[in-house]
Amino acid sequence: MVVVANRLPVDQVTDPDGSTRWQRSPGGLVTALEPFVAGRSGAWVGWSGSAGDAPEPFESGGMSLVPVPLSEEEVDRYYEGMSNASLWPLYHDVVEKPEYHRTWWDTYVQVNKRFAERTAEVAGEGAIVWVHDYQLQLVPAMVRQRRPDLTIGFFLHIPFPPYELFTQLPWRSAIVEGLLGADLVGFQRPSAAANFVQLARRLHDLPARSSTIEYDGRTVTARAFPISIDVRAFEELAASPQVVKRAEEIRAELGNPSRIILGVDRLDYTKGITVRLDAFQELLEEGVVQTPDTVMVQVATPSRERVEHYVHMRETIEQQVGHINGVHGTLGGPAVHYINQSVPREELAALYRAADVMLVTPYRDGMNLVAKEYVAARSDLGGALVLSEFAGAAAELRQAFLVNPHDIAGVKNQLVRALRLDPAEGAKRMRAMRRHLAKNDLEHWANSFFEALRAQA
Ligand code: ADQ
Repeated sequence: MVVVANRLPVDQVTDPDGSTRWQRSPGGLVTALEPFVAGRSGAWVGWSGSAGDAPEPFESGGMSLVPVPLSEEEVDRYYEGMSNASLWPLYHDVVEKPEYHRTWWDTYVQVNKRFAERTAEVAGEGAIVWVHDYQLQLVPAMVRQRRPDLTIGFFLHIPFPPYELFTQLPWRSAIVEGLLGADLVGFQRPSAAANFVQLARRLHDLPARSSTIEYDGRTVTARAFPISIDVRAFEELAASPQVVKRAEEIRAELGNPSRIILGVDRLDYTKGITVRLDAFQELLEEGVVQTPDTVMVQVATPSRERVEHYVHMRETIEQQVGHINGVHGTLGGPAVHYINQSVPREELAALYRAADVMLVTPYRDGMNLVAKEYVAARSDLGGALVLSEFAGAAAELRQAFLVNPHDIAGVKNQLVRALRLDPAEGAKRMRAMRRHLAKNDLEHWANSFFEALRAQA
Protein backbone atom coordinates (compact mmCIF):
# COMPACT_ATOMS: atom_id res chain seq x y z
CA MET A 1 0.00 0.00 0.00
CA VAL A 2 1.38 3.38 -0.95
CA VAL A 3 -0.24 6.70 -0.04
CA VAL A 4 0.76 9.63 -2.21
CA ALA A 5 -0.05 13.12 -0.93
CA ASN A 6 1.42 16.58 -1.30
CA ARG A 7 2.64 16.47 2.31
CA LEU A 8 4.25 13.72 4.33
CA PRO A 9 2.36 12.83 7.53
CA VAL A 10 5.16 14.34 9.66
CA ASP A 11 6.54 17.80 10.37
CA GLN A 12 10.13 18.62 11.18
CA VAL A 13 10.45 20.22 14.62
CA THR A 14 13.48 21.79 16.25
CA ASP A 15 14.09 21.06 19.93
CA PRO A 16 15.48 23.66 22.37
CA ASP A 17 18.96 22.13 22.04
CA GLY A 18 18.88 22.83 18.30
CA SER A 19 18.46 19.23 17.20
CA THR A 20 15.68 18.39 14.76
CA ARG A 21 13.28 15.48 14.66
CA TRP A 22 10.12 14.38 12.82
CA GLN A 23 6.80 14.65 14.58
CA ARG A 24 3.52 13.20 13.35
CA SER A 25 1.28 15.91 11.85
CA PRO A 26 -1.88 16.60 13.81
CA GLY A 27 -4.48 16.16 10.97
CA GLY A 28 -7.24 13.54 11.08
CA LEU A 29 -6.33 12.20 7.65
CA VAL A 30 -2.99 10.99 8.95
CA THR A 31 -4.67 9.20 11.85
CA ALA A 32 -7.14 7.56 9.48
CA LEU A 33 -4.66 6.37 6.89
CA GLU A 34 -1.82 5.34 9.15
CA PRO A 35 -3.36 1.97 10.15
CA PHE A 36 -3.80 1.07 6.46
CA VAL A 37 -0.25 1.95 5.56
CA ALA A 38 1.50 0.77 8.72
CA GLY A 39 -0.56 -2.46 8.89
CA ARG A 40 0.67 -3.36 5.40
CA SER A 41 4.28 -2.18 5.89
CA GLY A 42 3.41 0.44 3.33
CA ALA A 43 4.93 3.70 2.22
CA TRP A 44 3.86 7.34 2.17
CA VAL A 45 5.25 9.52 -0.60
CA GLY A 46 5.13 13.28 0.01
CA TRP A 47 6.89 16.61 0.38
CA SER A 48 8.51 17.41 3.73
CA GLY A 49 7.19 20.98 3.78
CA SER A 50 10.47 22.80 3.31
CA ALA A 51 12.12 23.71 0.03
CA GLY A 52 15.49 22.27 -0.93
CA ASP A 53 17.00 18.81 -0.83
CA ALA A 54 14.91 16.00 0.59
CA PRO A 55 16.13 13.61 3.26
CA GLU A 56 16.54 9.92 2.45
CA PRO A 57 13.49 7.70 3.03
CA PHE A 58 13.03 6.83 6.72
CA GLU A 59 10.78 4.75 8.95
CA SER A 60 8.18 6.33 11.18
CA GLY A 61 5.09 4.88 12.90
CA GLY A 62 5.51 1.58 11.04
CA MET A 63 5.49 3.33 7.65
CA SER A 64 8.25 3.98 5.21
CA LEU A 65 8.23 7.73 4.52
CA VAL A 66 9.53 8.73 1.11
CA PRO A 67 10.30 12.46 0.85
CA VAL A 68 9.96 14.21 -2.52
CA PRO A 69 12.14 17.32 -2.85
CA LEU A 70 10.75 20.65 -4.09
CA SER A 71 12.89 23.68 -4.92
CA GLU A 72 11.84 27.23 -3.92
CA GLU A 73 10.76 27.85 -7.48
CA GLU A 74 8.70 24.65 -7.57
CA VAL A 75 6.95 25.57 -4.32
CA ASP A 76 6.14 28.94 -5.92
CA ARG A 77 4.85 27.58 -9.20
CA TYR A 78 3.47 24.11 -8.50
CA TYR A 79 2.09 24.67 -4.99
CA GLU A 80 1.29 28.34 -4.53
CA GLY A 81 0.71 29.02 -8.22
CA MET A 82 -0.93 26.16 -10.09
CA SER A 83 -2.43 24.40 -7.06
CA ASN A 84 -3.56 27.33 -4.97
CA ALA A 85 -4.03 30.22 -7.39
CA SER A 86 -5.32 28.27 -10.44
CA LEU A 87 -6.96 24.99 -9.41
CA TRP A 88 -8.21 25.96 -5.93
CA PRO A 89 -10.31 28.94 -7.08
CA LEU A 90 -11.43 27.16 -10.29
CA TYR A 91 -12.67 24.15 -8.33
CA HIS A 92 -14.45 26.41 -5.82
CA ASP A 93 -16.84 28.01 -8.30
CA VAL A 94 -14.36 30.74 -9.32
CA VAL A 95 -15.08 32.60 -6.05
CA GLU A 96 -11.83 34.41 -6.89
CA LYS A 97 -10.59 34.64 -10.46
CA PRO A 98 -8.13 31.82 -11.20
CA GLU A 99 -4.84 32.80 -12.79
CA TYR A 100 -3.41 30.59 -15.50
CA HIS A 101 0.32 30.69 -16.23
CA ARG A 102 2.15 28.29 -18.52
CA THR A 103 5.23 28.29 -16.28
CA TRP A 104 3.06 27.18 -13.33
CA TRP A 105 1.56 24.40 -15.41
CA ASP A 106 4.94 23.19 -16.67
CA THR A 107 6.18 22.98 -13.10
CA TYR A 108 2.98 21.21 -12.00
CA VAL A 109 3.64 18.54 -14.66
CA GLN A 110 7.30 18.28 -13.60
CA VAL A 111 6.48 17.89 -9.91
CA ASN A 112 3.66 15.40 -10.56
CA LYS A 113 6.15 13.38 -12.59
CA ARG A 114 8.59 13.36 -9.70
CA PHE A 115 5.89 12.10 -7.31
CA ALA A 116 4.93 9.41 -9.85
CA GLU A 117 8.54 8.30 -10.29
CA ARG A 118 9.11 7.95 -6.56
CA THR A 119 5.83 6.02 -6.24
CA ALA A 120 6.72 3.68 -9.10
CA GLU A 121 10.09 3.01 -7.44
CA VAL A 122 8.80 2.17 -3.98
CA ALA A 123 5.55 0.29 -4.73
CA GLY A 124 5.78 -3.50 -4.44
CA GLU A 125 4.45 -5.84 -7.13
CA GLY A 126 0.65 -5.49 -7.44
CA ALA A 127 0.48 -2.89 -4.66
CA ILE A 128 -2.45 -0.55 -4.03
CA VAL A 129 -1.66 3.13 -4.52
CA TRP A 130 -3.89 5.84 -3.07
CA VAL A 131 -3.23 9.34 -4.44
CA HIS A 132 -4.68 12.41 -2.71
CA ASP A 133 -5.99 15.72 -3.87
CA TYR A 134 -5.81 18.47 -6.45
CA GLN A 135 -2.04 19.00 -6.31
CA LEU A 136 -1.43 15.53 -7.78
CA GLN A 137 -4.09 14.97 -10.42
CA LEU A 138 -1.60 13.83 -13.09
CA VAL A 139 -0.02 11.21 -10.83
CA PRO A 140 -2.52 8.37 -11.49
CA ALA A 141 -1.80 8.23 -15.25
CA MET A 142 1.91 8.81 -14.74
CA VAL A 143 2.12 5.93 -12.27
CA ARG A 144 0.06 3.62 -14.48
CA GLN A 145 2.35 4.29 -17.43
CA ARG A 146 5.35 3.22 -15.36
CA ARG A 147 3.65 0.43 -13.37
CA PRO A 148 0.62 -1.15 -15.06
CA ASP A 149 0.58 -3.86 -12.36
CA LEU A 150 -0.63 -1.44 -9.65
CA THR A 151 -4.19 -0.73 -8.54
CA ILE A 152 -4.58 3.03 -8.35
CA GLY A 153 -7.11 5.08 -6.40
CA PHE A 154 -7.47 8.85 -6.30
CA PHE A 155 -9.45 10.94 -3.82
CA LEU A 156 -10.26 14.61 -4.36
CA HIS A 157 -10.79 16.48 -1.09
CA ILE A 158 -12.21 19.59 -2.71
CA PRO A 159 -15.23 20.06 -5.01
CA PHE A 160 -15.06 19.11 -8.67
CA PRO A 161 -16.59 21.79 -10.89
CA PRO A 162 -19.19 21.34 -13.62
CA TYR A 163 -18.21 21.12 -17.30
CA GLU A 164 -19.00 24.81 -17.92
CA LEU A 165 -16.40 25.96 -15.38
CA PHE A 166 -13.80 23.21 -15.69
CA THR A 167 -13.40 23.70 -19.42
CA GLN A 168 -11.90 27.18 -18.94
CA LEU A 169 -8.72 25.43 -17.76
CA PRO A 170 -6.19 25.54 -20.60
CA TRP A 171 -4.91 22.09 -19.58
CA ARG A 172 -8.32 20.51 -19.02
CA SER A 173 -7.67 17.43 -21.17
CA ALA A 174 -4.40 16.63 -19.45
CA ILE A 175 -6.06 16.75 -16.02
CA VAL A 176 -8.92 14.47 -17.07
CA GLU A 177 -6.46 12.04 -18.63
CA GLY A 178 -4.33 12.18 -15.49
CA LEU A 179 -7.31 11.21 -13.31
CA LEU A 180 -8.43 8.51 -15.73
CA GLY A 181 -5.17 6.74 -14.95
CA ALA A 182 -6.85 5.65 -11.69
CA ASP A 183 -9.14 2.63 -11.30
CA LEU A 184 -11.26 4.46 -8.77
CA VAL A 185 -11.72 8.24 -8.53
CA GLY A 186 -13.37 9.31 -5.27
CA PHE A 187 -15.15 12.60 -4.59
CA GLN A 188 -16.90 14.15 -1.60
CA ARG A 189 -20.29 14.43 -3.31
CA PRO A 190 -22.17 12.41 -5.95
CA SER A 191 -22.60 15.62 -8.00
CA ALA A 192 -18.79 15.99 -8.23
CA ALA A 193 -18.47 12.39 -9.45
CA ALA A 194 -21.22 13.10 -11.99
CA ASN A 195 -19.37 16.24 -13.15
CA PHE A 196 -16.27 14.17 -13.77
CA VAL A 197 -18.14 11.45 -15.68
CA GLN A 198 -19.82 14.12 -17.79
CA LEU A 199 -16.48 15.73 -18.59
CA ALA A 200 -15.00 12.44 -19.73
CA ARG A 201 -18.03 11.88 -21.91
CA ARG A 202 -18.29 15.36 -23.43
CA LEU A 203 -14.66 16.38 -23.61
CA HIS A 204 -13.13 13.05 -24.54
CA ASP A 205 -16.09 11.38 -26.17
CA LEU A 206 -15.69 8.35 -23.91
CA PRO A 207 -18.42 5.76 -23.34
CA ALA A 208 -19.71 6.30 -19.82
CA ARG A 209 -22.55 5.15 -17.57
CA SER A 210 -23.70 6.85 -14.39
CA SER A 211 -20.55 6.05 -12.42
CA THR A 212 -18.16 4.32 -14.82
CA ILE A 213 -16.09 5.39 -17.78
CA GLU A 214 -14.56 3.08 -20.37
CA TYR A 215 -11.05 4.25 -21.09
CA ASP A 216 -8.04 2.61 -22.66
CA GLY A 217 -9.50 -0.89 -22.30
CA ARG A 218 -10.25 -0.36 -18.59
CA THR A 219 -13.26 0.64 -16.53
CA VAL A 220 -12.72 3.68 -14.34
CA THR A 221 -15.20 4.13 -11.48
CA ALA A 222 -16.14 7.58 -10.18
CA ARG A 223 -18.03 7.63 -6.88
CA ALA A 224 -18.67 9.71 -3.79
CA PHE A 225 -17.01 8.87 -0.47
CA PRO A 226 -17.91 11.70 1.92
CA ILE A 227 -15.01 12.19 4.33
CA SER A 228 -15.56 12.50 8.07
CA ILE A 229 -13.69 12.88 11.35
CA ASP A 230 -12.64 10.52 14.13
CA VAL A 231 -15.99 11.10 15.83
CA ARG A 232 -15.35 9.08 18.99
CA ALA A 233 -11.97 10.66 19.69
CA PHE A 234 -13.33 14.16 19.22
CA GLU A 235 -16.40 13.42 21.33
CA GLU A 236 -14.24 12.07 24.16
CA LEU A 237 -11.94 15.06 24.03
CA ALA A 238 -14.84 17.53 24.08
CA ALA A 239 -16.55 15.73 26.98
CA SER A 240 -13.40 15.49 29.11
CA PRO A 241 -13.53 17.38 32.44
CA GLN A 242 -10.67 19.71 31.41
CA VAL A 243 -12.40 20.74 28.20
CA VAL A 244 -15.79 21.19 29.87
CA LYS A 245 -14.12 23.37 32.53
CA ARG A 246 -12.25 25.33 29.87
CA ALA A 247 -15.53 25.96 28.01
CA GLU A 248 -16.92 27.57 31.18
CA GLU A 249 -13.78 29.67 31.54
CA ILE A 250 -14.09 30.83 27.93
CA ARG A 251 -17.64 32.00 28.58
CA ALA A 252 -16.45 33.87 31.66
CA GLU A 253 -13.49 35.39 29.77
CA LEU A 254 -15.92 36.67 27.15
CA GLY A 255 -17.87 38.45 29.91
CA ASN A 256 -20.60 35.82 30.41
CA PRO A 257 -22.66 36.76 27.38
CA SER A 258 -26.02 35.06 26.96
CA ARG A 259 -25.11 34.03 23.40
CA ILE A 260 -21.75 33.15 21.81
CA ILE A 261 -21.51 32.87 18.03
CA LEU A 262 -18.44 31.01 16.75
CA GLY A 263 -16.57 30.74 13.46
CA VAL A 264 -13.51 28.48 12.98
CA ASP A 265 -11.73 28.32 9.64
CA ARG A 266 -8.55 28.34 7.74
CA LEU A 267 -8.35 31.96 6.60
CA ASP A 268 -9.57 31.27 3.07
CA TYR A 269 -11.82 33.25 0.72
CA THR A 270 -13.94 30.14 0.05
CA LYS A 271 -15.00 29.98 3.71
CA GLY A 272 -17.30 33.03 3.61
CA ILE A 273 -15.95 34.72 6.74
CA THR A 274 -17.12 38.14 5.54
CA VAL A 275 -20.66 36.76 5.10
CA ARG A 276 -20.83 36.07 8.83
CA LEU A 277 -19.36 39.40 9.75
CA ASP A 278 -21.85 41.17 7.45
CA ALA A 279 -24.78 39.31 8.98
CA PHE A 280 -23.65 39.99 12.55
CA GLN A 281 -22.91 43.64 11.78
CA GLU A 282 -26.36 44.23 10.26
CA LEU A 283 -28.10 42.53 13.19
CA LEU A 284 -26.15 44.76 15.59
CA GLU A 285 -26.99 47.88 13.57
CA GLU A 286 -30.68 46.97 13.52
CA GLY A 287 -30.64 46.30 17.26
CA VAL A 288 -31.86 42.72 16.70
CA VAL A 289 -28.88 41.57 18.76
CA GLN A 290 -26.85 43.61 21.26
CA THR A 291 -23.39 43.48 22.74
CA PRO A 292 -22.28 42.47 25.34
CA ASP A 293 -25.31 40.17 25.47
CA THR A 294 -24.25 38.49 22.21
CA VAL A 295 -20.64 38.23 21.06
CA MET A 296 -18.89 36.60 18.17
CA VAL A 297 -15.61 34.68 18.19
CA GLN A 298 -13.82 34.13 14.90
CA VAL A 299 -10.76 31.89 14.93
CA ALA A 300 -8.98 32.01 11.59
CA THR A 301 -5.78 30.02 11.07
CA PRO A 302 -3.28 31.81 8.85
CA SER A 303 -3.11 30.07 5.48
CA ARG A 304 -1.29 30.43 2.13
CA GLU A 305 0.00 33.82 3.15
CA ARG A 306 2.17 34.23 0.09
CA VAL A 307 -0.73 33.92 -2.34
CA GLU A 308 -2.04 37.34 -3.40
CA HIS A 309 -5.78 36.60 -2.94
CA TYR A 310 -5.15 35.64 0.68
CA VAL A 311 -3.23 38.79 1.56
CA HIS A 312 -6.07 40.93 0.25
CA MET A 313 -8.78 38.88 1.96
CA ARG A 314 -7.07 39.06 5.32
CA GLU A 315 -6.92 42.86 5.09
CA THR A 316 -10.63 43.04 4.26
CA ILE A 317 -11.60 40.83 7.19
CA GLU A 318 -9.40 42.66 9.66
CA GLN A 319 -10.77 46.00 8.53
CA GLN A 320 -14.32 44.74 8.97
CA VAL A 321 -13.61 43.36 12.45
CA GLY A 322 -12.03 46.69 13.37
CA HIS A 323 -15.06 48.56 12.08
CA ILE A 324 -17.58 46.40 13.96
CA ASN A 325 -15.59 46.67 17.17
CA GLY A 326 -15.12 50.41 16.73
CA VAL A 327 -18.86 50.98 16.47
CA HIS A 328 -20.31 48.23 18.68
CA GLY A 329 -17.57 47.33 21.15
CA THR A 330 -16.93 48.73 24.59
CA LEU A 331 -13.70 49.19 26.54
CA GLY A 332 -12.46 45.68 27.17
CA GLY A 333 -15.56 44.27 25.48
CA PRO A 334 -15.21 43.78 21.73
CA ALA A 335 -18.22 42.58 19.72
CA VAL A 336 -16.01 40.30 17.63
CA HIS A 337 -13.12 38.43 19.23
CA TYR A 338 -10.83 37.74 16.30
CA ILE A 339 -7.94 35.31 16.61
CA ASN A 340 -5.62 34.91 13.64
CA GLN A 341 -3.87 31.86 15.05
CA SER A 342 -4.03 28.14 15.00
CA VAL A 343 -5.35 26.87 18.33
CA PRO A 344 -4.68 23.50 20.03
CA ARG A 345 -7.32 20.75 19.64
CA GLU A 346 -8.36 21.01 23.32
CA GLU A 347 -9.00 24.74 23.01
CA LEU A 348 -10.92 24.18 19.77
CA ALA A 349 -13.09 21.55 21.47
CA ALA A 350 -13.73 23.93 24.39
CA LEU A 351 -14.73 26.71 21.97
CA TYR A 352 -17.20 24.33 20.29
CA ARG A 353 -18.63 23.40 23.70
CA ALA A 354 -18.96 27.06 24.64
CA ALA A 355 -20.57 28.23 21.39
CA ASP A 356 -24.35 28.59 21.29
CA VAL A 357 -24.29 29.04 17.53
CA MET A 358 -21.67 27.71 15.14
CA LEU A 359 -21.56 29.65 11.88
CA VAL A 360 -20.16 27.71 8.91
CA THR A 361 -20.81 29.71 5.76
CA PRO A 362 -18.48 28.70 2.91
CA TYR A 363 -19.35 29.76 -0.63
CA ARG A 364 -18.17 26.30 -1.66
CA ASP A 365 -16.47 23.57 0.36
CA GLY A 366 -15.65 19.95 -0.48
CA MET A 367 -16.91 18.76 2.91
CA ASN A 368 -16.07 21.07 5.87
CA LEU A 369 -14.85 19.16 8.87
CA VAL A 370 -15.45 22.04 11.28
CA ALA A 371 -19.21 21.46 11.02
CA LYS A 372 -18.72 17.77 11.84
CA GLU A 373 -16.35 18.56 14.73
CA TYR A 374 -18.94 20.91 16.24
CA VAL A 375 -21.63 18.22 16.13
CA ALA A 376 -19.24 15.61 17.55
CA ALA A 377 -18.31 18.00 20.38
CA ARG A 378 -21.92 18.54 21.46
CA SER A 379 -22.64 15.36 23.41
CA ASP A 380 -24.53 17.72 25.76
CA LEU A 381 -26.97 18.22 22.83
CA GLY A 382 -26.59 21.97 23.22
CA GLY A 383 -25.78 24.51 20.52
CA ALA A 384 -27.02 25.11 17.00
CA LEU A 385 -25.30 24.77 13.66
CA VAL A 386 -25.82 27.28 10.86
CA LEU A 387 -24.42 25.66 7.73
CA SER A 388 -23.97 26.68 4.11
CA GLU A 389 -25.86 24.64 1.52
CA PHE A 390 -22.68 24.74 -0.52
CA ALA A 391 -20.58 22.71 1.91
CA GLY A 392 -20.48 18.98 1.24
CA ALA A 393 -21.45 18.49 4.89
CA ALA A 394 -24.90 20.00 4.20
CA ALA A 395 -25.94 16.83 2.40
CA GLU A 396 -25.47 14.89 5.62
CA LEU A 397 -26.21 17.38 8.42
CA ARG A 398 -29.77 18.04 7.28
CA GLN A 399 -30.95 19.24 10.70
CA ALA A 400 -28.61 22.23 10.64
CA PHE A 401 -29.97 25.69 9.86
CA LEU A 402 -29.07 25.64 6.18
CA VAL A 403 -28.24 28.92 4.45
CA ASN A 404 -27.29 30.27 1.06
CA PRO A 405 -24.20 32.35 1.88
CA HIS A 406 -24.92 34.68 -1.05
CA ASP A 407 -28.27 35.62 0.51
CA ILE A 408 -27.40 37.85 3.43
CA ALA A 409 -31.05 38.31 4.49
CA GLY A 410 -31.44 34.53 4.60
CA VAL A 411 -28.26 34.13 6.65
CA LYS A 412 -29.51 36.74 9.13
CA ASN A 413 -32.88 35.00 9.45
CA GLN A 414 -31.35 31.63 10.12
CA LEU A 415 -28.81 33.12 12.53
CA VAL A 416 -31.60 34.75 14.53
CA ARG A 417 -33.57 31.48 14.55
CA ALA A 418 -30.50 29.65 15.81
CA LEU A 419 -29.84 32.28 18.49
CA ARG A 420 -33.45 31.99 19.74
CA LEU A 421 -33.69 28.22 19.40
CA ASP A 422 -35.80 26.39 21.94
CA PRO A 423 -33.41 24.01 23.77
CA ALA A 424 -35.68 20.96 23.27
CA GLU A 425 -35.88 21.61 19.54
CA GLY A 426 -32.10 22.19 19.43
CA ALA A 427 -31.45 18.89 21.24
CA LYS A 428 -33.66 17.08 18.74
CA ARG A 429 -31.74 18.48 15.81
CA MET A 430 -28.37 17.80 17.41
CA ARG A 431 -29.30 14.23 18.30
CA ALA A 432 -30.29 13.47 14.70
CA MET A 433 -27.02 14.88 13.33
CA ARG A 434 -24.99 12.99 15.92
CA ARG A 435 -26.73 9.75 15.03
CA HIS A 436 -25.68 10.20 11.40
CA LEU A 437 -22.08 11.06 12.32
CA ALA A 438 -21.69 8.10 14.68
CA LYS A 439 -22.22 5.74 11.75
CA ASN A 440 -20.31 7.78 9.21
CA ASP A 441 -16.94 8.43 10.78
CA LEU A 442 -13.46 8.67 9.30
CA GLU A 443 -12.78 4.97 9.65
CA HIS A 444 -15.94 4.22 7.71
CA TRP A 445 -14.75 6.60 4.96
CA ALA A 446 -11.28 5.07 4.70
CA ASN A 447 -12.66 1.50 4.80
CA SER A 448 -15.25 2.12 2.12
CA PHE A 449 -12.73 3.74 -0.22
CA PHE A 450 -10.18 1.04 0.39
CA GLU A 451 -12.69 -1.80 -0.08
CA ALA A 452 -14.01 -0.27 -3.30
CA LEU A 453 -10.47 0.10 -4.57
CA ARG A 454 -9.54 -3.45 -3.64
CA ALA A 455 -12.59 -4.68 -5.49
CA GLN A 456 -11.09 -3.12 -8.65
CA ALA A 457 -7.80 -4.97 -8.26
P1 ADQ B 1 -9.95 22.55 4.68
O1 ADQ B 1 -10.27 23.52 3.59
O2 ADQ B 1 -8.72 22.81 5.43
O3 ADQ B 1 -9.93 21.05 4.12
P2 ADQ B 1 -11.95 21.75 6.79
O4 ADQ B 1 -12.59 20.53 6.28
O5 ADQ B 1 -12.91 22.64 7.50
O6 ADQ B 1 -11.27 22.62 5.66
O7 ADQ B 1 -10.80 21.35 7.79
C1 ADQ B 1 -10.11 22.30 8.54
C2 ADQ B 1 -9.45 21.64 9.74
O8 ADQ B 1 -8.57 22.59 10.32
C3 ADQ B 1 -10.45 21.22 10.80
O9 ADQ B 1 -10.07 19.99 11.34
C4 ADQ B 1 -10.33 22.33 11.85
O10 ADQ B 1 -10.53 21.92 13.17
C5 ADQ B 1 -8.91 22.78 11.67
N1 ADQ B 1 -8.80 24.21 12.01
C6 ADQ B 1 -9.42 25.24 11.39
N2 ADQ B 1 -9.12 26.41 11.99
C7 ADQ B 1 -8.30 26.10 13.02
C8 ADQ B 1 -7.64 26.87 14.02
N3 ADQ B 1 -7.74 28.21 14.09
N4 ADQ B 1 -6.88 26.20 14.90
C9 ADQ B 1 -6.76 24.87 14.84
N5 ADQ B 1 -7.36 24.11 13.93
C10 ADQ B 1 -8.11 24.71 13.03
C11 ADQ B 1 -10.04 20.43 2.83
C12 ADQ B 1 -11.32 20.75 2.07
C13 ADQ B 1 -12.53 20.43 2.92
C14 ADQ B 1 -12.50 18.98 3.38
C15 ADQ B 1 -11.14 18.61 3.97
C16 ADQ B 1 -11.00 17.12 4.21
O11 ADQ B 1 -11.33 22.11 1.66
O12 ADQ B 1 -13.73 20.70 2.21
O13 ADQ B 1 -13.50 18.77 4.35
O14 ADQ B 1 -10.07 19.01 3.11
O15 ADQ B 1 -11.22 16.40 3.05
